[in-house]
This record gives sequence, structure tokens and C-alpha cells, in this order.
Amino acid sequence: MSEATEVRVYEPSAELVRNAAVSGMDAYKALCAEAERDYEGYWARLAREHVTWQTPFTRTLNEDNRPFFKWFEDGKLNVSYNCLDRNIQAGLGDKTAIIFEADDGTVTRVTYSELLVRVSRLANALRAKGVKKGDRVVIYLPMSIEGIVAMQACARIGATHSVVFGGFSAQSLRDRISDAGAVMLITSDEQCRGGKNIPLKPIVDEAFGMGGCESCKTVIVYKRTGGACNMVEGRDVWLHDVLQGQADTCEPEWVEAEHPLFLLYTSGSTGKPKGVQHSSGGYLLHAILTMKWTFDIKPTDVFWCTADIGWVTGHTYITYGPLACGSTEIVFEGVPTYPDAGRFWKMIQDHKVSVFYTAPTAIRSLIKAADANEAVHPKSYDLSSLRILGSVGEPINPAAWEWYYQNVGGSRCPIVDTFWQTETGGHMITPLPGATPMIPGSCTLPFPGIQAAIVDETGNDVPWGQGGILVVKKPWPSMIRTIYGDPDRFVKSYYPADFQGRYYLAGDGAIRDAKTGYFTITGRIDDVLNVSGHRMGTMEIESALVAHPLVAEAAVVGRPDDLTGEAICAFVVLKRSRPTGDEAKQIANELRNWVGKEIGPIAKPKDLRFGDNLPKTRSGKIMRRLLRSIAKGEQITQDTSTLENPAILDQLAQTL
Ligand code: 6R9
Repeated sequence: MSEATEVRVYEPSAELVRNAAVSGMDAYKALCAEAERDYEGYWARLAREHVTWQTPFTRTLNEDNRPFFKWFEDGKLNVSYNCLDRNIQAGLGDKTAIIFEADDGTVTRVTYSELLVRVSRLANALRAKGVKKGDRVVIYLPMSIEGIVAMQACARIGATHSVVFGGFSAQSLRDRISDAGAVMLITSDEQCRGGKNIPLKPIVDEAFGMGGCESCKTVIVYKRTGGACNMVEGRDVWLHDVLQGQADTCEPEWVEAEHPLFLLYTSGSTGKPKGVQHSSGGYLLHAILTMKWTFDIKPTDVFWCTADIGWVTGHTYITYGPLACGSTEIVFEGVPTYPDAGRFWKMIQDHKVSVFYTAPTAIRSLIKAADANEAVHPKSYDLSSLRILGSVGEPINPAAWEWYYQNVGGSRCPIVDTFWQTETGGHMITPLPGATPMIPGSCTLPFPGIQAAIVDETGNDVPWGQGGILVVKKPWPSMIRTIYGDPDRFVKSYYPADFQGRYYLAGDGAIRDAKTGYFTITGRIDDVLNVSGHRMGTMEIESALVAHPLVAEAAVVGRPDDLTGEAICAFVVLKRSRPTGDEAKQIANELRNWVGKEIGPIAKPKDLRFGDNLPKTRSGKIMRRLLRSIAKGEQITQDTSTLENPAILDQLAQTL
């Protein structure tokens, strides 16, 4: 708590206020008031001003089948047309769209005209391979121009993409291909990260070998490194081969506003990851609006979002938002610490980045590196091009905020601490850089039009100063439409009966400051962990652990971690006796690697402990509350009288 004793308020500079898209708090309040007065009229106005429609919509919001809301439903558009063609028509054809920096530092630039040609050629190739409107295409690619081209090409022909993060395992990939019933997969031979070539295609082959991928008839392989790559006759084709002879132009498929642009699998509190389905029209609108208002994006800006296209942040703030706004953006293949921890700062300097968007976990690891080595400290670089900084993925602690503000932003750049989720499509609660006074650690106020609120278990508003459950009271254009193939789970997860289905349940706890009304997110209220900004369900990890032949039972909890925000702590009961000493260490390692293979390296438990049993109530319920305390290393002060086997606590308190 020590760092939160003094609350400092950071006002935006007069210059920023003057030039920002949303200029000053009065402008912010005017937008909120407009939405308050005429909610549908507000969104309709913005959708007409910011999105180019092939067929204009006449109906703004359809709530007939709530919570399956429809926005702009009789309008037609094409998202790729909005990102490419319309910018070229506006004279931006020769403007650089993407500056790609490879892991080894090689830089490639692509203009808007060139990007349209590349997207069109691939779109034609997909059509030639039989991909039609509404088909699902899984994209399993590293950070690359090709990844963005693949997503845009799907959008161009109305195919629904489902990007799977390149760090996910064969099992995770298989589950996603199978759940989506994908007809095609686009991947690469290898990926390059941190000076190493990491095979990708063998993981695809392994996924297919597991069965369940029968819907997927074609695998397109982008040759990234030229490393050894097995090609399956009749199924696998090289990207450069399918592009051969394809025309440079491609008529876009005009789709209804509600047409699913993409699925993106994310972790929930129970069961398998869920395929969050997004729309075309409403999603694009929010991607554009948040680029313009949260990032105050201007034609001269160089924008850099360091996320991976495998996450929602990469979708909205790499593939769609920046391009729809005609900006120049950086796409980075590598990692922040290679060749050294000054990589981000060097790239900002080299490319004169002006708007920089990253995650607290990256900042915290770079602080540590900068403290240890002056050469990789931001002050050793010229970062004067920066004007706006952003943060996303997890709460940013005030100490990291201050460091980011002073050392990266030179105490002149506002930090937009953007709270949002895979399900929300874009920013929900965030400062606007030329309007909102900032308080470190708070994501401040709702984006204009977003009806965020904090309620108690029965859905009643709680007063400011009192913690509660974060909800959104009205549907908004970029919200999740359903969980692919499981509409019941969509309703249960996000519009639960607790609130009579009235409110969207975010899954986070929050509190509003008693004086300012500013929101602070207090963390997930369900069994979802956030490790380095990556979402993972405790159940998912538990299922992976118990799938190991040695494991009888497992319980997974999160505990606070200085670097990764939260760390995974697993308590495991083996089918054999409890191991000790070196043997325990060896089995723990084996289980960690197992989880890495089942889900992906990001899901490996940092802390793994063995017990003869787990702390359970007499009715057999695992007492996770106790496990959380044990994981934190706290003395158990809770009442343990309902515990079947209190002696187990001492055992579990022992780290390996
Ligand atoms: C965009 C993204 C969503 C969860 C969300 C919350 C946490 C994201 C945050 C934040 C505090 C912020 N989260 N941004 N918590 N402050 N600025 O990260 O989507 O991967 O779906 O994660 O991340 O817990 O519920 P996603």
C-alpha cells in the first residue's frame, strides 16, 4: 500500500487539450451527454461519420432478441475496404501503412497501395481455394506483414478469421480448429524470436495428427525462414505458390454489419476456451473511434502497439484500427529484450514513434533491466518523438506508471490506461489524452457512450468509494455477439440471471474513487488468471494437469507477482505417494513441461507444490481461499474448522 499513499493528479498539457480530437473535459462531457440524451442517435451519428457504408443502415440497434443485440443491421460494408481502398481514394496510396521490423532488425515498408495489392492477391487465392463468405479460416502465424494481410484478406471476402497465438500448443490449436470447424489454416514454417528460429509447422502437423481437424482441407504455409518443413501432399501449399498468377485487384464482399469478422478464443472461468464472436460494422466503428479519441491519432503520427496479432489488442490496434485511420504503424516480430532490453527504446528512436501502446508486464521487466544497465535505460535514447503512451492488459501499478511517465514519456506524454477485454472489442474505460486528468493506477472514466457501472450481487448500484462488480448497462456497438457454437454459454457468462439479464458482466471487480468517480479495476472476480496480461482459466490448467498419468488431483490459484502481475501456483496430488527432494523437483518440471505442451508455455505454473491431499471442506469442496493465502506465503488466520484435513496446510506451505 505504501506507494498509494499520495495521490497525484496529472493534467493534460494546454497544447494537447487544444489539438486533441476530444478537447478538454467539457468536450468529453458533451459527448457523454449526447449519448445520455439519445443513445441510438449518438452511435448512429458516429457510425455514419466514421465508417464507409456500401449500403447505409436505417436501423441502429435491435434489442428484440436480447442479449443477442444487433447494430446497424441493414447496413452493408467491407472492413478491408474501410482499411485500404478508402484511404487510397483519399490520397494516401503512397503513404507507409506498415513499417515491419524483423527480429534481426531488418526493416520492410509497405504503402497503402502495396498493401491493397497484397491483400487482394491473397483474397483471390483464398477464393480460388474455395473459401466463401462465412467460412472460418484459422491463422497461426508469427508477427508479420503476412499475418495482417491474411486477416485483411479474410475480411475482404467475408471469411471469418480465428487467429491462434503462435505460442499455443498443438492441443490448443487442434481444439480451436475443431471448435470453429475451420476450412483452412494459414501458418508459417518457423517463427523468429529472440535470435532463435522456432518451428511452427510441426505443431500444425501434430495438431492434425490428433484428429478433429477434418473440416480443414487446406494449409497455406508462409516461408518465413526456409527451415526444414514437411508438406503434406494434397493439403499443404506454399503461400508464394498460391499467390502465383493471382490478380492485383479483388472485389470486396459486401457483408451485413452483423457479419462475423472474427472469432477469438479466450479463457473463461469454466471449461474450454470460448470463441468470442465479433461483428463487422460495430466492431470497426469502435476500433476507429478509440484510435481517434483514446490515441488522438493524427495523420503525422507513427503508431506502435507492441501486442501480438494472436490477442485482441493486436486485432483492434494493429490489424484494424490503425489501418482504418490511415496511419503509419510499426509491426514488430521480436521480443523486447533482444538483442538487449533497449530494443523498444531504440525502435521508438529509429522510427520516430509518436504513439506507443504496451503492457505493464513489459514495462516492469524493462524497468528491472534499465536499473541494472544504463545502456538499456530509456534515457540513453532519443524518445522526443513520443507524444502519447498507452497501457493495456492488466492493472498498471503506480510505481510502474510513474517510471513510464517520467523515463519513457519525458514527463510530457499522457498515459492512457485502457481497460477493456477480448469481449468488448475496444477500449471501455480510459483517459482521453487531451481531456482527462490522470491518476496513476486508475483507468479513470468510461469512453463516451459506454455505460460502465459498479453494482452489488443483486445488480444495484454501489456508492462511489465502495467496491463491487463491474458491469455495462447498455449494449454497445463493438460488444461480443455470441460464443461461437454455444449461445447458452454466452448468455450465462455475460448476461447472468443474477442481474435478470439486464447488464453485461465484465468479470472484473472495480471501485470508483469517492471524490472523482474514477474507476480502478481490482481484478477478476472469477477463476480467470492474468499472467503478464495473458488470460488463463484456472480450470484449464487444472484439466491439463490431471490429464497427466501421474496426477490424481490439482488446484490452481493465482498469487501476486512483481513482474508478471499474477503468477500461477499449482497444488498437485499424485496417484502415488507425495514426492520429496530432487524427485519432487524432477516431477514438478515434468508437469510444467506437460502443461506447456497441453496449453502453451505461458500456462506453465511458476510455483508447483505437492500434497497428500488438498484442503477440502467436509462436503468435498476445495478451499481455494486457503490455497490463495498459502500461495502468497501468508499465515493462515482464516477459520479452518470446516476443513476435513487441516494438517495438509503445512505440507502445502512448503515450496520445492
Ligand atoms: C485487452 C485485454 C481482459 C482482462 C480484463 C482485466 C484485465 C485489461 C486492463 C485490465 C486493469 C487495465 N485488464 N486491461 N485490468 N487495467 N487497463 O487485455 O483483453 O486478454 O481479454 O483480458 O484483462 O482483468 O478483464 P483480455
